[in-house]
Parts: sequence; C-alpha cells; structure tokens
Amino acid sequence: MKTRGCMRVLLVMVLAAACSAAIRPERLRCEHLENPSGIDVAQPRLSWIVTSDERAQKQSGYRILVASSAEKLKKNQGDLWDSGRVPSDQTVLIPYGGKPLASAAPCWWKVKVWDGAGDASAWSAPARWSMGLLHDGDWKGAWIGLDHELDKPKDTDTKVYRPSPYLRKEFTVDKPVRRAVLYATALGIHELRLNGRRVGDDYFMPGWTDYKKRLYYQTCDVTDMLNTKGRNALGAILSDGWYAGNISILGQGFYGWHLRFRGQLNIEYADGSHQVVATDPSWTAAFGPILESDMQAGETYDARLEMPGWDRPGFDAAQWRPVAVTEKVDVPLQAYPSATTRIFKEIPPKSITTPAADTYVLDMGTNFAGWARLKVRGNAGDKVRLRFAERLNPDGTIYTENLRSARATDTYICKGGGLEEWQPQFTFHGFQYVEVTGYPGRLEPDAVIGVEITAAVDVAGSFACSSEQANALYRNICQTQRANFIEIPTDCPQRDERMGWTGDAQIYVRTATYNADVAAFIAKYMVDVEDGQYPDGGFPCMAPRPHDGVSPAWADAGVICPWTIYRVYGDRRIIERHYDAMTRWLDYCRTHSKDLIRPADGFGDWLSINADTPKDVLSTAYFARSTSLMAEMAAAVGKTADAEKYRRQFADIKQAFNKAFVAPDGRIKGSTQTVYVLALAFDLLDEPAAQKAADHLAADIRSRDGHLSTGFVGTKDLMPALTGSGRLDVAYRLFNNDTFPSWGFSIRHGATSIWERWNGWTPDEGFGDPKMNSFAHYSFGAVAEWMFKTIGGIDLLDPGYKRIAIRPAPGGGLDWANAAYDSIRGRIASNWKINEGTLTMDVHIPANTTAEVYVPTSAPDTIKESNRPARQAKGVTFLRNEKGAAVFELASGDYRFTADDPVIVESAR
Ligand code: RAM
Repeated sequence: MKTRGCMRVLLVMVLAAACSAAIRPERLRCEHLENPSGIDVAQPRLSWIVTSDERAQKQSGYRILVASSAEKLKKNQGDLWDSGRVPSDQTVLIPYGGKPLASAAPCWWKVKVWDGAGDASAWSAPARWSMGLLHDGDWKGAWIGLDHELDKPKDTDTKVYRPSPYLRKEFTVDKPVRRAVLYATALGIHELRLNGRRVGDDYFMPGWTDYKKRLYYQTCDVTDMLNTKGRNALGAILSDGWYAGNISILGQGFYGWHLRFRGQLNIEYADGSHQVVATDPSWTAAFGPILESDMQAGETYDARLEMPGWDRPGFDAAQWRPVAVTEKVDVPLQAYPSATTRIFKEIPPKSITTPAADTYVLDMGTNFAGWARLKVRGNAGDKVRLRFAERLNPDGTIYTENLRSARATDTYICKGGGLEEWQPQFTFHGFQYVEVTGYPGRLEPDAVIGVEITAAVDVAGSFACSSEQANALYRNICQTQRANFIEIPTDCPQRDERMGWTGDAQIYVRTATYNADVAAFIAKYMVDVEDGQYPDGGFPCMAPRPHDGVSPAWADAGVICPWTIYRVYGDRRIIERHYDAMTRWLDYCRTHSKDLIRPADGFGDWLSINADTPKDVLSTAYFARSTSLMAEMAAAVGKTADAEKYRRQFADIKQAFNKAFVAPDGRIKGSTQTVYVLALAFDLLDEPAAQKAADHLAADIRSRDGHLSTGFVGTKDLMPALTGSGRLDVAYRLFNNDTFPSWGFSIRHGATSIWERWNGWTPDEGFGDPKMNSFAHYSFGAVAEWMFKTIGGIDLLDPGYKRIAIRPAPGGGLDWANAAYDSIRGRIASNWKINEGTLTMDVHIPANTTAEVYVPTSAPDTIKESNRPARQAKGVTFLRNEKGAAVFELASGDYRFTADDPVIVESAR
C-alpha cells in the first residue's frame, strides 16, 4: 500500500515536471465551431484559449497534432499534421497546415502550449472535426420526393397546404462498422430518421440560402445508431420550409414547389470495406399524419394517420409508392457552415385564463420563438387548436392583428386511446401567449409546455447592475436575439415577414457578438448577403434576397458586418472572402452620388419618433462610414494602396458632408438627433463643429424633456455618440427614462422583449399600426453594446481582443455593475461597485492578452491593487492620467482595484 502511494506521488511529480507550464489550452474550436462535422474549406482554422491561475501569463509557443483517428491521437501520432513546436503567441484561427484533407476525413486534434518561461503544458483534451464531401462525384444519391395532386395553383394568392412526404429505405449491415456518416440535403427542409430515432438535434435543415446559388447539406455521425447485425431503416420527412413555403409577404413557392431529398449513408466497415446507401428509385414514399406544415401558417397533424414503425426495419410498406426522381439539381452543394437551429429550453406557462367558452389562454411569461408541446387525452378525431400571439387584447383574448397573414396556428387531431403527446416539426412561432381551443376535458398546467428554439451559438456575455430596469432590458435584449437568430438574423419571428433585413443586422451585430459567439452564424449570413448583391454592386435589403431594392444603412451591412466579425474575432478570411463585393458596393456608392453626396433614397432613420432625418445626410454619412471601415480592412489584409485610397476618399466625403450639410453654427441639415449622432459617431466633424454638434444633440434631447427621437439607425449610435462627446450624463438620462419614448417605457408596461417601435403600445393609443407592430425586433436592443462598453466597460483595442480596454463609466445612479464576456481568447470580467465613496473594481484579463484599465477617480494617488499601491503590484504598469481616470496596463490575471473619490456621472435633468 505504502509503496504504491509513494509511486503515485512520484508519478505525479514526474508528470508535473513534464508539463509544468503556468498555462493550459482549453475550448478547442475549428472554424469557430466546437467539434463541427462537415467542413469543406481546404485549410480549416483552429483556435483555443489558454487559461492560467497566475498573473502575467503568456503563450510562447504551441504544437498542434491532427490525427486520422482517436487512437492515433491518443498515442501522440499526428499522422495528418504535426506542427512541431511553433514559437508563437497565436491562439486564434491558425490555418491547418498538414496533409491535404480527403473528402469525409475524420480529424482528431489536440494542442500543447509553452508558457512565457518556456515550460510546456500537458496536451489539451482532444477535439475533432470532420471533412465534408468535397467533390461533386462524392455524391451518389438521386433527388427523390413524392409529388402531390395539390400542385401550386396559378393564382398565387390562394394558399395551398400539402401533406409532408415520408421517404424510407431498408438495408442490411452484417459486420462490425468503424464509422457511418449520413449526408443529407433537401429542396425544402428535412427531418432524418434511422431505426426509429430522430437523427441529430438540428431543426429546419439544410437551412436557408439563395437556393439558386448554393444549397447546404447536413452531416451526422450515426455510427452508434446502426444495427450491425441485420436490417436497418433510414427515413426522411420533408416540408416546404423556406424553399416552397410562405416567406416574407411573397407567399409560397418562391424558390420552387417540388420538394426533393438527397441523402447518402457512407458506411466504413472495420475490415476496410465500404457501403453506400443513397437515395435512388428503390426508396418508397407515402403521405402521413402531417397534413400541413408551413413556417408561418403552422402545422396540422392527424394522429389517426400515423404509420407506426415506418422508420424501423420490418415495416410493411406494401402500400407505399415509388418515389419521384429528379436526376440533377443544378446547384452547388456545400457543407452547412453555421450554427444550426436547436431547442434552447422549455418554458412552462405562468398562468392560464379562460376569456371565452372553450378558450384557454396561457401566458408563457416571456416572448420567445418556438412552439408548444401538447399533452392530451381525447377521442379519435378530437381537434385541439393552438394559436399564438405576442400580446393580449383588453378583454384577455389574443391579439393577432400584428401577425398579418401569418396564420400561426397548429392543429392536433387525436387518435384516441390514452395520453398523446405532440409537438410540431417544421414550424415555429413568435409568441408569449397560446390560445387553446377544442381541448377535451380540463386543461391542466402541464398540458402545454413552451419550447424555445434558437441558433446553437454559445452564450458569451452576462450583464447585471443595481438597476432592475436595466437588468430587465438586458434580459429582453437576449430574449429577442434568441428569437431572431434562427438560421439567419431575422427582423422578427412572428408575422408574415421573418426576413434577414440587412439594416437590422448591421445595427445589431456588435451587440450580438457581446451576447453570443456569432462568428460562424454571421459569416454564413454574409455569404447570403453577397449572394444577393446586384450586378451593379448594390447590396440587398434582405438576405437571402427575395426582394428588390438598395437602401443606405441596409446595404452597408455588406461592409459593417464583415468588419465587426474581423474586429471581434480577429477573422481576416471574412474580409478576403468578401473583399471584391465590398469594393463593388463602394464603387456603387461613388457612382450613385453627386460630388460624393448620396441621394435621398432608402428607408432613412426607420421608425424614428417625431423626427424626420434627411435621407441624403444619412446616406452620405453611411457612405463615409463604409469607406473608413474599408480602409481599415484593406490595411488588415495587406492591401496598402487600397487602404490609402479609401482613407483619402473618406477625407473627401467628410469635406463634402461638411460643405453640403453643416452650417457655421454647427447645425446639420435636418437638425434631428440622428444627424448629429451619425456625424459624431462616424467622425465626420472636426472641432469646433463636433462640440457644437454635441451641444445641438443634447439641446434637442432636453427640448423633448430628456427623450430620444431616433429610429433604428440613429439609436444604434446614440449612446456611444453622447458618451464619446462628453455627454454621458445625457446618455444615462435616456437610459434611466421610463416615460415615453424610451426603453424603460416598454419595461414599465410589461415588455419581455424588444419592441419594433417605440409606440408599439401606448396607454392613449393602444397598439401601434398593426401593419408593422412586432414585439420582437432587436434593433433598439443595440443599446446593449453601450451597456457592455460603457457601464461594464469591456471593449477591444486590437482585433480579437488581443488587447482589451476596461473602461467602466460609473454613473446614472448605479451602485454596481458586473459584466463578463467570453472572448475568443477567454473570459474577460469587469465588476465595479461604489460603497461609501470608495470604488472597487474586480477585473479579469485572460492569459496571453493585455489590457488598458481605466480607474475613474479624481484621486489617483489613492488607487490600490489588492491592498497595495497599484504601481507596485505585479502585472500592473501605470500609463497615464486621462480625463478623470488613471490608466494602467495590465498583464493577464485577476485584479482588485480600489480608489477614493470615484468619478461618478449623474444623469442629466
Ligand atoms: C420592416 C422590417 C425591418 C426593416 C424594414 C425596413 O418591414 O421589419 O425591420 O428593416 O421594414
């Protein structure tokens, strides 16, 4: 016993000596995703974070191993790639540099790192990715489906809902399997079944693209689902989805009408042999219980028509029909590159009322996207109808006018004979309330459970402070982001729209990055945006683009979103990928302007309130903005001549802007809050014009008794512009307001999400214009960017948070705020509180990064870090005193600063 104990101690010591680094590699990712399956870029990029328990830790080198199997990796055999020890502090997006990766190749990888002292860490836990089908010839299957006699009528106004086709195929496996991977795609959306089980957790695959340009496929490892001793059954169910179903206000069948499925199961046996089970004419098909399924209209399910066992071997498919076969669909197939839609959580109802006979209304307590799961005991043929709404009418019935033509109704027809449980498969709704009619018997609280869905992105941010209103606002923002990050960033999840509006996306993208890791999600969307670019260089108003038009501030998403992803995640490839498209957009702006002034076109400052921002001012300001971002991106990818060209162009536009719009007294044409905000935020004014603009902006807010008048575009930069021009007091005033119009107003009136319009509902007028009155639009939620940067104080100095800014601005009556952000290099935290005249700041800076921390005090000599004078503390270097703050450079680690006489900004009156 004793000897064994000694041996163990010895072993631990030996191991510790072998891997004594003060840093550890964790959270391995490939192409921004954890363990992605189906990657079809030749050189996938690998990232990790390094963590440490000690201050001032750096990575001085790394070694990556990539192996073709888990076993090889375990034995430290990097048969695909052994990078060797690379002296480097890089941890983000390192391109794979090993042997060419074959179609479908499984890749297992791990990394070890060396710290600043040159000591090596242990190997990280293993991670993996798998390659997709890289060549057309890898695809063996035909496109199959089952057409219905209810073909699309010529008159497009008549809606037609058809039953969902079920497709099946049996096959035999009779020897040990090493690996089985299912590849699948569809014109329409699909659910995959294997041996009686659903394959994977993803919904609405293969997602939404411009189906004329590209179609994605899903990749699932199903090795564990196969029966290796005999018969197996593979199945798919199809639905209209975005391909043939209702999208936007354009109705049905925009891309096509005939649903098709293409799939193949690649089985690799332990003995090295292969088998492919692909879609072909030998599959059979039938219509089943899903009578109707449409993303906007909802689903109708007749349980009496279920076909028990259809997705298992041995099912009697004698009545099933041969499939319809399309040999060729002329569109490139690519691996799904984004975060799929998945279930996020279940939400039980908070209360149930009965505003009318046979009518239950369930309040789910929050406005989210998803569906309701139903439990019912009824007789065969009993029909339970579920309708969804965001708000209630004064009489307690559901308010559905704002859904416009979206029917948003699910119907379940009972089969009878016991407890039945059901949820739809191919639809979702945006709702807080569910109306249930036709329910047999009494509806118990557990009969309906809300199921919230969203893109499977990792939550990255957290924010809390001493104001309950601010915390509710933050909750509502996150809730609304989740409700709209479904396949693409949509404007709203409820009415007959749900489109990838580019303006909304660019306004919100920076906030989105604080809340979640959206790198892959937005990168996919940018492909949609470029796919929608017009031949003349104009970027579309929506993407995927089923709608015409080019609008400033909307089209500029084509530049602003890639720039934001580059800044936040250090991703240069997104710049390279869209470089030409972005320059074409800037050419478009130049050629569609006169003396660099853009025409008064587009949506303007959409949904502003009691203000009319001139569209030429807005358009020209955005032209300048995109130009300056382009200069930065050109420099980032080494195109120095372009960078210089765009820098000069920015200076020229700025001059033209001033000449055309700015009067000597600093007034800008239109004199709305938004014109001043844009001019300040986009650096279009020199002094003294900038100071005058800030004064005009503050005066306008004061003249409205401290209220904003900005729409989507102005609100995005309102708080940063005020903060940047020294009017934080006014920013806090707007933030704290709960009178109309303000963020707080909606919260005071029970909002659980961000409203599309400031006047979505008012006590005097009730609901706003029902033609456009969503209660889940994220644009006004872009204020969270300011909450993180200014209240919490977390921002980046260098792309990808290699250098971080911690610059909280206490004020507005807040006593404390805690903000944290999981950056691509690890967790950043900034917590501050003010107690009896003392400021305490707890800061965490991830290993291998540095930060500039601003300690806001008018008594810099009182600043301590962990109870000693700050200048003496390890990892802390004093830099300068600046505008009411002492600025220090911090190495990585945990710090506690305290200071007397904190600088606190009161809200303006
Ligand atoms: C509305 C959308 C969107 C907005 C456009 C201009 O219909 O909801 O939010 O960007 O119009």
